[in-house]
Amino acid sequence: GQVYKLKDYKPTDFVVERIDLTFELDPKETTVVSRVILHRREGVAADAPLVFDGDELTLDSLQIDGNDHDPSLYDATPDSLTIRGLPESGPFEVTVNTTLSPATNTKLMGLYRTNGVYCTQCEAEGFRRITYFYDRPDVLAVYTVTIIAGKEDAKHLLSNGNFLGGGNYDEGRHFAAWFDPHPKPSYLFALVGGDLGLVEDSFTTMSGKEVALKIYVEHGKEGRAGYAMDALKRSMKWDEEMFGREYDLDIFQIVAVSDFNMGAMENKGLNVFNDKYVLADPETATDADYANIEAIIAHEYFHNWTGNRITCRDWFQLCLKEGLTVYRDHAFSADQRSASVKRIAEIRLLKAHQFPEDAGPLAHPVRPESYKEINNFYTATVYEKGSEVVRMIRTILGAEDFRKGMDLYFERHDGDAATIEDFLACFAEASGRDLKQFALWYSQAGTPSVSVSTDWNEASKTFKVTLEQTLAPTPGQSRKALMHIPLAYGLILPDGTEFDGRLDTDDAENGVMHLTKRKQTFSFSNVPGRPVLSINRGFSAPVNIAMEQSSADLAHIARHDGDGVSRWQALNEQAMRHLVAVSKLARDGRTLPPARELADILVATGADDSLEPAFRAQALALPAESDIAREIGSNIDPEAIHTAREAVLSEVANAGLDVFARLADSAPKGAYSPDAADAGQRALAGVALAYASLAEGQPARAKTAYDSSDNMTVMSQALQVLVHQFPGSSEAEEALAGFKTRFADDPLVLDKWYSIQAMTPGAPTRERVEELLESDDFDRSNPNRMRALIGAFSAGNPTGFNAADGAGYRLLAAEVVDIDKRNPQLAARLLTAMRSWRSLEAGRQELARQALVSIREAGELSPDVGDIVDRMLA
Ligand code: HT7
Ligand code: ZN
Repeated sequence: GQVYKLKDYKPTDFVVERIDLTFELDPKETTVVSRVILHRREGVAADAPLVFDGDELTLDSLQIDGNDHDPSLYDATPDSLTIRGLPESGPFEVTVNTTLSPATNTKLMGLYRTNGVYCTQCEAEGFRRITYFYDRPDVLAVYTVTIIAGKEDAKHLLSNGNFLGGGNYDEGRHFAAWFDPHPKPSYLFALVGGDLGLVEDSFTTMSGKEVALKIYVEHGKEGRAGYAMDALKRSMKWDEEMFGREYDLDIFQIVAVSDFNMGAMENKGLNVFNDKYVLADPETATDADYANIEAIIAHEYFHNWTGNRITCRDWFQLCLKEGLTVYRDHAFSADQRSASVKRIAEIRLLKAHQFPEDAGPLAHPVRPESYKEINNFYTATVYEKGSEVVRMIRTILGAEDFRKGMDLYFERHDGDAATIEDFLACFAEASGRDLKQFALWYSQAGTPSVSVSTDWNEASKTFKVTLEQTLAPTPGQSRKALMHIPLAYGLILPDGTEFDGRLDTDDAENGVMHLTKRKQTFSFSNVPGRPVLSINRGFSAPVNIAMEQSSADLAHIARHDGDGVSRWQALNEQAMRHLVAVSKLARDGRTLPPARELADILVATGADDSLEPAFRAQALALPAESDIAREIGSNIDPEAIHTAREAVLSEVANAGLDVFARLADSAPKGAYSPDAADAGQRALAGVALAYASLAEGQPARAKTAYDSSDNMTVMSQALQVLVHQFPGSSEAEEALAGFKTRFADDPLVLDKWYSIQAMTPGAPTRERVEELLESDDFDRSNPNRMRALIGAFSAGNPTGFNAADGAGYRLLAAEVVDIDKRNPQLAARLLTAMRSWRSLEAGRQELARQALVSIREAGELSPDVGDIVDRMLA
């Protein structure tokens, strides 16, 4: 396949001015007429042909300025349309006629049918599956769209922009026309046709304009769209207040569909969502679901400015819109909820998903320099690390200059298809800083390591901190340049207060050390007593810190640091150290030492009612098995890690049974509210229920919690305890059967039923997963269902998936090959669960390799799966 390179960027030969699309919707024979007005770009040769992109298309006919074009002057293949004999100058109109079959489009890219609804997904390259066009983000055009469909078949006919008009068309059919005045790239085009339930509201913008808000859902689910609507209004207000960004159309629409490859899509004025991220009520959605809905509604809305008004020049710049928009949705959620608890969750997620990606065969820069399949670059690196890079810009510039830089970016690039260089130039200009070295964060892959050593001189009362950076080679980048790493810090004095003296050197400011050289020493004088260094506070830089710090010092930070995130970091570090040490002993079959000190700190933190419940829940949640594996790094034995972690869990549980028994019953009583305070209490009660059940060694407590639960958060917490801690018990089986019957008609809730089972630790789970896959009511075509079962098993069950006989790997390989025939994007994404296979111990590594080779040799693979498997085996 072709390799696309950042350095090869070249604008198109023709400039598109407008596009008018007419769709006649039919499940198997939708016709599309596309009229495009273009002109030859200045300086382009008079005989240069117009080359449009296509993907699995057939051309019905082609007209230029209304006349059938001479067939000898064009060539149409499924993936391109080349037209010659076009005017040398002045605008002309190209009319392209194609016919599509949405009902048989299983890739869920382009125009497809889901649950009887016509819907489109065009990012990144789906528009070329609808009509031949310049399907690239730097071609911006004004769109007019007319949709014709049977009134019964598709009552609602929606597209981007403002509603122009509609009415009867012919016998039994009607039409609707939409006009979007904002020039946009084709990936933001959207169309929806279907008979849907509608929830309406409105928002008055800061300049007094009224915007109609509409959320379309499956009939009967209208009652579950209220939280999404509320989140949308809060997002609109927040973007006005925090970034001065106002909405720019008469209407903002969201459609929830049940078959979707990702979370949601920010099409201009017509967002399409995976219904998992719209629908919620207390009976069917957990607190985590509510938080995700809030974050994703905000994310897609914020794209209106960061992505839509200012888009990307090419797909290499994907982080320009995604990293920045994730940064914005994080800031929003932090404002709506507890900022420190939100940050802890972000750090956990980054380390769980992005750090392993950066340390393995799929590592790539935040702005990649080449790709074979762009769909494989919607990654944790582009999104989450991309957001961290924006966060570092804010840390370096400070809040005021960061906002100035953002204002300049919006002002200067509104209407542009921009680059990372454009973005950085705004911050450099607004702050007067040189960001050249900082820009390496966009081009160098891998997680930097910073080793930290300290030196306390009692006699002179001076404290020195020496930092040294390294960055290991990653695929295609053997040599790395030195990075600019902003490390927030604090010095905690023996009495628990913070040292407020300044650094002697001037390469630090506002509590941040700027590490720009290989090795730097920062010194503090007049420090009253030996301080404890709290470094990379709030995770100011996405790096690994290597520091010899005694557990007494970590405990000192955990007790006294004024910053909640730092306190959690210290606790987590302490837990991680112990878990790593114990896992290594378990691997060698040695006796495991007690975890008394750790258990005492965790129990004390859990019991401390002066702390936020959500924080206590985070503190009590030990690093996951996959986190411990990442920390160990090589020669991983997932069984040993599991054994070690279980031993520590038991010790904590036994040490704090009284506390956990009290907390397990502390979920708020009365009417359910998804707000952060109540959710935090439920999170704490849920962790406590798991510990208490572990200490008691019997399922009665969880079964009572399950039977008396009146919301999905508590119910699913209790079900998980029953199934994971007491697999096969009558209590677990009874609860599973009851859950399945009760939610039989609710796919999103059933997904939880599948995931909980798939994540049951231990090798026997693989057989259970196979049984579930083969059951009659299992829908292999639904991405949410496949992620719930196969995704949860392979990415969320280390001992089940990595069973020593390799059966887990073979199961995933077989499913990936099968799914690939229908939905390559989904198959490729599921396969990334194997990205850390080289860190496994030799036996499992070999079995994993064989499974990957079996995929490669399975016959015709999609470019999506082919690319992932090749890079993983390289
Ligand atoms: N910009 C969107 C990313 C996306 C996508 C969404 C649905 C299906 C396929 C997709 N490919 C890329 C989602 C976002 O980041 O907001
Ligand atoms: Zn996005």
